[in-house]
Amino acid sequence: MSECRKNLLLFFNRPKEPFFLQKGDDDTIFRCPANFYPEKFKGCVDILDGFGEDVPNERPRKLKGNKKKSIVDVRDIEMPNLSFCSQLPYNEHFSVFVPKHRQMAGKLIDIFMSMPELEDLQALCAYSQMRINPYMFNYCLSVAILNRKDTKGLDIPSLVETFPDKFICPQSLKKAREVSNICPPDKRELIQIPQTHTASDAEPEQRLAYFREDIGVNLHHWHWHLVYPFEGSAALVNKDRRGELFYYMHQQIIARYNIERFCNGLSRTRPYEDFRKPIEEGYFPKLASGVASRTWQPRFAGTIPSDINRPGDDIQIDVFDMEIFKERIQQAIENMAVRLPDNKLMVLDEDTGIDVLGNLIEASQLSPNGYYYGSYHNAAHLFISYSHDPDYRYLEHYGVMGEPATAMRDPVFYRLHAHIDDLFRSYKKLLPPYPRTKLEFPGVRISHIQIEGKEKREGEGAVLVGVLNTQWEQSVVDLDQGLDFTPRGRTLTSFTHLTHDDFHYVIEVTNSSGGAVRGCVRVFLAPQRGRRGDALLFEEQRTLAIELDKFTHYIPVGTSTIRRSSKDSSVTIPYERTFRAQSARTGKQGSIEAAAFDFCGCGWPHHMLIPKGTAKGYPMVLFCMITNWDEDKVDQDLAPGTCSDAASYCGVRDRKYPDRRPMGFPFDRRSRAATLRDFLTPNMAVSDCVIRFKDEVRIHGQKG
Ligand code: CUO
Repeated sequence: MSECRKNLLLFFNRPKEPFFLQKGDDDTIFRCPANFYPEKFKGCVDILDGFGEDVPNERPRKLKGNKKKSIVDVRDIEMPNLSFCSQLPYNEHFSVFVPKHRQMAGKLIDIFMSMPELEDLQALCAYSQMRINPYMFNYCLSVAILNRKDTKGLDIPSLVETFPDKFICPQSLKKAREVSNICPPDKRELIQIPQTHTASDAEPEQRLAYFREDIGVNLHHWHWHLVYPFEGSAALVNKDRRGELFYYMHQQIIARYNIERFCNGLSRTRPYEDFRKPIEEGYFPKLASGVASRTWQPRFAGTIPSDINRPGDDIQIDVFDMEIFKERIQQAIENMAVRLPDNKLMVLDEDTGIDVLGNLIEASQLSPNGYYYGSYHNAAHLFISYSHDPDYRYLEHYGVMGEPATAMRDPVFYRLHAHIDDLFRSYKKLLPPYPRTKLEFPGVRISHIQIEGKEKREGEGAVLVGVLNTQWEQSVVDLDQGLDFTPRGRTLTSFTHLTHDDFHYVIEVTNSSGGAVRGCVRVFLAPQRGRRGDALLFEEQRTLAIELDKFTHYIPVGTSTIRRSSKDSSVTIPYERTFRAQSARTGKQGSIEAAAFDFCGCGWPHHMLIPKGTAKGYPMVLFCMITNWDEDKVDQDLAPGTCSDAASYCGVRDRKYPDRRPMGFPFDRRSRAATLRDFLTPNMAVSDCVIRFKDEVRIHGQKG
């Protein structure tokens, strides 16, 4: 693989340190034409004398194994006009939810994408790195790397490593800076990040902080929006079923969140849909931006959003506008047809209606009529995130709801998305229930399913049936890449998150169809009861079903048993991809070996696959269904390294969504069944199980 490809990743390293300081483990220095160096550094650096061993401002450090610094000669190219980027100052926040920001980002991504060769892209990065807002630079380069053909297999570092300030409290980051300034890497103490620090127990919503503020959960959401930008060139935005995936991925987040709420004695999150009403929940993020050098503003309980008028950000939206847009969306759903710019109607059909609605409500540039329906969901994020300073009188930027990397921390995120989900659900309710012929798989019958784990308390090897064990775990992340202007070397921080013991699904299936078949196995988990212990009717239970896995399996004639490990889930990415530093990757980048590790970072974090449960054991029901893969499959090649292992929530890079059925099938539509058991056809089965939570902390990697 060319060095140039690899060097692109160095622009994620210490994002605020200039390109002419050492980057990465090899202390790479970019030697550039004189005009690349920003004016303000010209007096500090001997640029015309050639870089290398005598860079005056270089901070000496010993390289492992007496390695030599690598000097990269950067190509001199004619620079495109980047003056539009100066509309966003260097030390400001950047968000794709802000129209002005995303228009700038769209242009910049196009420029990154249009660089003919990697050497040109490298030159552009070197030239622009200190001239463009670091958050926007990082976002645009990430999107370009994910989408350029010549950067395939090159995976971007996790945002928590590059910009830890978006995930970790300033006190912990201050400590990290202190230890890295004072101690050599091998003497640096492990910095403990407090688990819950945003509110006291007096605030009931704090019971869910472990979910909302989980680093992996927020990384997933950031990465999803990176993979599915809503503005840019057609090739970047127009991905297979992206509108439907917007609906489904967020629907699953809300279902997961509601189950977590039940486990913590809270009721379902209430949709926030009337922007004239106060938001009862406050949120005090306790984060500080390393780039903007200021804290993220809190939102006090009872805040009422108001008309936004921020000329500097080019944002002017009234609550009334939002009401009009909502009404038009509801009208479109009721009529099952969308009004196009030429006033003709576009029918929302059974196959593509949800995809059209997803793009229209979000809204992406694929919306069939953005002028008429607005950018409802994106604008709703802005309404809430600017509610503390809607007219910029206090010169404050948006709150955490303003960015995909931070939005999920705030309880109101779930209330807003519960409302968005209600809009989608009102459309799905108008679709006819699936007839049995669409649900059955003739000749295939599931006779039994169960969850099997290991009972640790009774000694290794004892099988535990129907119990999912959860507890806390402590993991470590290296902040070296993101601690700009401090001495280099590992700076480890440890944080605590929910996790579960590994388990297997065991599915006994009989095939009497007369020949072997390939089945698509769909596995969901749903609560049995509501918060007050009342048995859930199917209509409610189906909206709370969370997908755990979907895989294909060869089913021979006769009776056979399928065993599937929880670790192979199609909704999650492994722990290592969520947290492990790129420097720990094995194999050469681009090789098959490395592909197995590659940070295809979109995917629900594996440690959050199973909800928390309760000490007594929270009752759930496991659901399994086998459908005919010949009817479901999409003909395409899924070679290793195509980032397909979290396909259920993220799709597959550069491919179609790998399942023809509607996302969330078979629970995406209403049914005449009163209970889940009434809904079952022979190719489905359920079994009761419990989630048992142990309030103890184990260290990641140690056997629990
Ligand atoms: Cu992912 Cu509202 O879309 O946050």
